[in-house]
Order: sequence, then structure tokens, then C-alpha cells
Amino acid sequence: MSTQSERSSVERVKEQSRHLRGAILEELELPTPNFSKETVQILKFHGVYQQTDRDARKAGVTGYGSMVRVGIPGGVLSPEQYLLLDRLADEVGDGGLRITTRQDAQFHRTRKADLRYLISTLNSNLLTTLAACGDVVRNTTCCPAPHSDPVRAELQRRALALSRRLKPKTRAYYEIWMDGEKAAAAETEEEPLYGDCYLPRKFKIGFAPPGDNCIDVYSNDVGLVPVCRGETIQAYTLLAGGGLGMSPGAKATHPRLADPICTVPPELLEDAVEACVTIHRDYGNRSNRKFARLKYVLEDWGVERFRKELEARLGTELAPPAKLEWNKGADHLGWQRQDDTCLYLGLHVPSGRIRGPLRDCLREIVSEFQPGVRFTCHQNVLLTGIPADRRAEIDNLLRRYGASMPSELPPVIQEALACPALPTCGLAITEAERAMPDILADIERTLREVGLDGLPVTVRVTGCPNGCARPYTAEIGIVGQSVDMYALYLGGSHLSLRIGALFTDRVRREEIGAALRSAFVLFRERRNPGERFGDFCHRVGVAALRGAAVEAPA
Ligand code: SRM
Ligand code: SF4
Repeated sequence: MSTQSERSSVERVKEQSRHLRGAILEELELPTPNFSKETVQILKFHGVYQQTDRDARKAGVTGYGSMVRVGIPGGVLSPEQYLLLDRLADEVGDGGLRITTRQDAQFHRTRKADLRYLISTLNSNLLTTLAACGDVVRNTTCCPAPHSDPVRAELQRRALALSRRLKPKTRAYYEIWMDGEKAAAAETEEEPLYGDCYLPRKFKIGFAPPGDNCIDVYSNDVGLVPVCRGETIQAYTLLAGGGLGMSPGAKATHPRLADPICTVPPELLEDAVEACVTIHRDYGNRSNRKFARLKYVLEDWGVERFRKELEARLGTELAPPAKLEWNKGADHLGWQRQDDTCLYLGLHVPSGRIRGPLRDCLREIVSEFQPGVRFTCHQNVLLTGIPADRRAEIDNLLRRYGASMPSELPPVIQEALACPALPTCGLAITEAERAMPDILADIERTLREVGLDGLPVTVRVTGCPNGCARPYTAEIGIVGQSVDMYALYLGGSHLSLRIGALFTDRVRREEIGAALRSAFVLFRERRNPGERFGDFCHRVGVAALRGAAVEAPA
């Protein structure tokens, strides 16, 4: 553990915040459009990120606004909650909602003066922004497919229960956003799990059903996969130490997949996950935030020592991890059977941005048919519990609004992800979401030109190396490196089981298709029957792919 004198400045801010109060309440009363530097740090724990519009800043205007993230365990919303988010997007957002890669919803460009109304309204409808950001356990993800099998239903239940158990216990959130008054007991309040300094960094947990890796389970600090006999969960395989962030300028930082650690009996699941959180709390690096994630503890210790520490904290021995097998990584799109009477519909939402005609269409469907709504880790939406005999009415509505059924989209678009990047993200180096239509059109064109039209391939784009759209596990990862320059990673898998290798680190946006052409041609010539592009790139290696680029076949 680092000593107090070595601690980073953020550690001091957290410690002095009196359990996440800081000066938020006082600064909310000031007429200024922005918060102070320290308050901005504490606001993150309340799900609020102060941002400036970087387009406006270029034009000389500092347009302050906040991104507000609503934590949605397993992505599950009632129709009423969805319609509330939709309404608030007009009232206090930028007229749109954004589904995140962890099943949350984001409002963008919310004014300081509107924060209290937004957060208190969400709370009155059983939605919270508490711990959606900050050095705490973030939103717990879970495969959202609503199939009637009891395993998936149990995973959803577990995700919700864990999420509740691991929330900070401070009353600060309610005082600030609901009461607007200081509680007298603030100084004596306990934060039993987190302590006064919370975690060294964010902590992410995800549940994946056997065989289905739609949530990218290996990219979490803790991943959980049930071991089943028939439809009964016998235990959980616990994975730990995943994380995809790389910090520009800190060479030793890198993406890492979680390691299988042990098998945990169902009755110990929540205690085991909480024990992993406390290991991070006690041993995570509190002096250098770039190395503060649990993945660096795992790397330092190795699996054996981590498992022993976990066993010591639980006071029991744990069995070795079960072997995991995966056969699906894609999202749950299109019409699917939910149970004997109902269907669900997975709709593609480009980069998770619900706006324009798609937003109007979703509002009408949700108002009229009252389906359950679930957000996915692929930034898409599932509408659940639709009586089979009403399918045609929904198809008609979709057609009326010009919304595409996923099967009408090229595979490269169906599975693509992009992070928000410019203009809202303060860390963005390049465009991502806004450039996505052009990047995908370029890749599609190149595929067509080399005779691979319609090839399923996962493409994920981010505006910096932090990896918010999980580019490193994709078959093609495109990562903003320097002004208008991208790095390309190849050889990740469509099941998100591998990290791709760096193919090149200096490609202009307009040249991405051209840079991939030789790898596509080599794939066309040398792939094994049924082999996916990512698996092929992994098998032949980047040296061969680069060699092919030098020979540059037409
Ligand atoms: Fe992220 C920081 C957006 C998922 C790794 N992420 C940010 C911030 C808050 C920028 C900032 O710190 O100023 C971005 C806000 C941009 C904006 O305008 O909205 C941001 N991250 C997102 C979202 C919205 C991207 C999206 O396309 O949906 C995702 C919100 C998820 C959620 O609901 O909680 C999002 N971020 C991820 C993921 C993917 C995942 O968790 O499955 C990762 C990689 C996995 C991981 O955590 O390692 C990720 N975000 C980061 C990092 C690098 C962390 C690290 O360990 O180095 C940062 C930078 C940081 O924390 O300092 C970051
Ligand atoms: Fe911002 Fe980088 Fe995350 Fe994209 S990957 S949202 S640019 S921090």
C-alpha cells in the first residue's frame, strides 16, 4: 500500500470531501455556469462530469455543460422509466439520449442550474446517478437477453443485488440533490466498504451466461460466469483483473484481459465480489492513478497470490476455475422468441445515440405497446415482452419512421461501436462517433472491392487509447493516437476473447480502408473455411499482415 505522503492529489480531494459532499451544495447556489476543480472531482461520484463543448471552445466560447450518467444495472428499465429519460432529454439534456457500452444512459450538455431537477426527478422514479462514475463500483453489467431460462433471470437478479450492496452508503447524494440541506450527522457517518478515500480507481463488474460473451466479460475488474447443470446454477467462475485503458504518455499502461481465478459457490458470490473490491481498496496504487486499476495488482501478484488473498478474506478455500467455452459474442438483435407467448426485438442504435426519427419511433413504440426496455453493452436497445401477435404493428411503425431492421444493415454496421469522443469528451484526441459513418462506409467499400462484400467483422473506434468502446478486443480496433491519426489493432476476436495486436499506429482517417486492404486480400486468399477475420489475423500474425501491406497486392 502507498504511504499517505505519496498519495495523488485526487486521494486528498476524496478524503477531504466528507463522504462525497465537498463544496457541491455551496457551489450549486452560485450563479457561475461551472464548478471548481475539486468539486468537479467529487461530482463524478454523483454521476456528473463537467465538460466543455470542444467545438465551441475552438470558436472561442467556453460552453459548460455536464454529462450526466444514469446507472442501470443489467440495462433493465420499465417503459415508464424509459419514457421519463426520453422526456428529460428534451427538458434538461441536448434532445437525445446515449446508451453507453456499460448499459447506462447519458444525458449531455445539462446546465448546472438543471442538475438538481434532473437528479431528483430520476430518483423519484427509482433511477440513480450515484456511483455511475468515480472511484467506486460502477454499473454492474449483465447479458440483457430476456429469454425465459432461469439462469439468465438469476444473473439479472444477482446483478441488481450486487449493485445495491456495493453502492456508497453516504447520505451526501440525498442531501445535495433531494433535500438541499446539510445533514447534521455528516461527520459521524460511516462508509463501511469504501472508507474515507473510496477506491484507488473505478471498479467494473459484469455477468455473462455460459457461452454468450455479449458483455465482454474479460474486460471487467471482476467477471462472473455461472457453472450450470441443466438450468441450475451450481457455482460461479470468478475472473479478475481485466481492464482496457491505456494512458497516452504512460508506456507501461496497457489493456489486459481478466484471469480466471476460482469457482465460488452461489451462497458466497456477493461476499467474494466484495472481497475483491476490498483487495483493490487496500492494494491498488493510490499514488499514480495511471496504474491504480485492479489489473495492475493482478499483474504484480499473479493469480495464485490473488486467490490466496481472496480465500483469506473469505475464510474458506475456493475450487479452481471451471473451463469456459464461448460460442457467441454478438448482440441480441432482430426479432427473437422470449417465451411461449412473447417476442423481443433488438434494434441497432448507431453509437448508442437515440435521437431524431429513431427516438420518435422508440417513444411511440414504448408508449403504445409498453414493452420492457433493456440497454445492451453494444449500445443497442431491446424491447421485451411483446405479444407475438403484435409484431406486424411494430414492423409497420418501424417502416413508417424509416428505422432499419438489423438484418437490413451490413454486418459491419450491425456490430460496430464508437465512443463519444469529440466534441464532449475532454480526453478525446480524434473523432470517433461523428466519424463512424464515414469510417464504416470506407471499410465496407474496401471489403466490396476485394470481393468480401457482407463479411461479418467487428469494428470499434475510440477517440483516444482509453478504450471506452473496447477497441482492443474487436477484430478491427481503431484508436485515436494524435491529431487525425489512428492506430489499427488487428486479431482481436468476434467473441472478445483476445486483445488485438498493433498493426500500424499512424493512419489518417480517410486512409483506414486503404490501410486494411492488404490484410483483407491476404484473408481472402489464405483463410481456412469458415474462419473469421480476427481469428485469421491472430493466426498469421501482424508480421505477415504487415508483409502483405508492403507487397501491396491490388
Ligand atoms: Fe470510459 C473516461 C465515456 C466505457 C475506459 N469514459 C471516460 C470519460 C468519462 C472521459 C473523462 O474521463 O473525462 C468519457 C466521457 C465521454 C462523454 O462525453 O460521454 C468516457 N466510457 C465512456 C462511455 C460513455 C463510452 C461509450 O461509448 O459508451 C462508456 C460509459 C460506460 C458506463 O456507462 O459506465 C465508457 N470506459 C468504458 C470502457 C468499456 C467498458 O467498461 O466496458 C472502458 C474500458 C474498460 C476499462 O475500464 O478498462 C473505459 N474511460 C475509460 C478510461 C481508461 C481507464 C483506465 O483504466 O485507464 C477513462 C479515463 C480515465 O478513467 O481516466 C475513461
Ligand atoms: Fe473519451 Fe477516449 Fe473514452 Fe473516447 S475512448 S470517450 S475519447 S476517454
